[in-house]
Amino acid sequence: MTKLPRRFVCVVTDEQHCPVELSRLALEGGAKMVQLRRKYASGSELFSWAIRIQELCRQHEALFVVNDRVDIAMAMHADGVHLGQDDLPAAAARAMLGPEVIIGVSVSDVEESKRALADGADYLGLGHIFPTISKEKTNPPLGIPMIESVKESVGLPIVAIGGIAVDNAGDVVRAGAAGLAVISAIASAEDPVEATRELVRRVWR
Ligand code: TZP
Ligand code: MG
Repeated sequence: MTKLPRRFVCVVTDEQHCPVELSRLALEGGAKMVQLRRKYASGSELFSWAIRIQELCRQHEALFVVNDRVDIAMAMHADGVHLGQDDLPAAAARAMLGPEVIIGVSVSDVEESKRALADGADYLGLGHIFPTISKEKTNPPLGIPMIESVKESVGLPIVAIGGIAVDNAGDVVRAGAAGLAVISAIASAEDPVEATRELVRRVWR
């Protein structure tokens, strides 16, 4: 399998900014994974962004992951795909993509995490950890203790998501997360490069 960094910041593209530009800034700040996530974009739009983002990721030795769309990930030879509970099951994606491609699965508890492991996932996207403005949520935030519970029960790298920012990043990593997946703390920052740099510092501190 393509290797995940031991610790890393993953920028997830938002709905407002140009995903290529956002990726460029976050990579300059030290993000080691970009997840292309645009819920309302067409396949052709996603594909043309993906080509440019993948090139930027190569230049920065960062991983390029596509949200939801196994077809785009395959067409691009992307490093990975990120799947939610309502997307194609990880086991089916694995059968299509082969052993090398990274598969991340969104989970919100230990049971989903165990299932993701059994299905062949390579990392768990655990969230939302804190309140978030970037995604409609009806369930309450999981909080830090869920990171510890999943870490204890399932031996897959945890990429925490949801409301992660400089002031809570250290706690998230200390609780056991390998990665921090971030939208607004980078995309809505006045200086996205510096915001990413600061998150990267917290990941390693
Ligand atoms: N999945 C769970 S929370 C979330 C996604 C895509 C949004 C994270 O955005 P932010 O702005 O970093 O809270
Ligand atoms: Mg999805």
